[in-house]
Amino acid sequence: MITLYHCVSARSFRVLWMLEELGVPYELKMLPFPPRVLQRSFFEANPLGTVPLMLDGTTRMTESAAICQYLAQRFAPDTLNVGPGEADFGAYLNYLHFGEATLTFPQTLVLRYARFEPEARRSPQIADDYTKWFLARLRVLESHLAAHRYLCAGRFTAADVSVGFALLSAQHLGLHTRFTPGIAAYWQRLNKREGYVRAMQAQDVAARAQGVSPVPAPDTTP
Ligand SMILES: N[C@@H](CCC(=O)N[C@@H](CS)C(=O)NCC(=O)O)C(=O)O
Repeated sequence: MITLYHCVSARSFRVLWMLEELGVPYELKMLPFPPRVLQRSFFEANPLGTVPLMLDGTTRMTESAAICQYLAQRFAPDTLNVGPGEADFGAYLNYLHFGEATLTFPQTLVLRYARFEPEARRSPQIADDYTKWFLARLRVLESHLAAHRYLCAGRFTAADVSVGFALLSAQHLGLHTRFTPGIAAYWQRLNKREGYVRAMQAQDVAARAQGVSPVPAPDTTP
């Protein structure tokens, strides 16, 4: 069975959301955020100290977008995945990785320099610069999403999970109020999906059952 190490609403939520969309059985191991400080034994499982960590037999993965790609190809090759024989194969891979590398990276800097660093090391300038960076890069999706329900292939895919997580993270930062209309409507479509709602519930239930705070990681002060 697949094992997922997860902190509430951290990047590992991408993987949890995928698992719920797929209906694949999994074991969810909740960690307090950040595990590097609050659960140092996790370094034995993942020397990076980061989530996600996903174990599937002898397969061990720590990159959320790559895990989404792996799960889609393995368990839903014709639905959540986009195959090399489809016209949108390249667009799919590009959006899948755009969600992490281009949209989530700048938000990490905003979180760090607006919230996580001790007061003396915070930097409103860095937070402001990377907020603008994020919103400018997000805006490139507006015209496409105003005309299409999903990012590519005319259906919901793992690329939507990857970008959707970046929108969830933006919501935690209060940036959703600055989404353009097409993106705001897309975000509403995504967060009403049954798979998304089930993933939200699953992390809450598991956190409480395992004695971990159910407060989302982006709202936590380490
Ligand atoms: N590129 C990796 C980044 C993983 C990552 O940095 N995860 C964050 C949670 S959102 C983490 O575990 N942070 C804890 C720390 O840095 O100590 C991915 O997409 O999975």
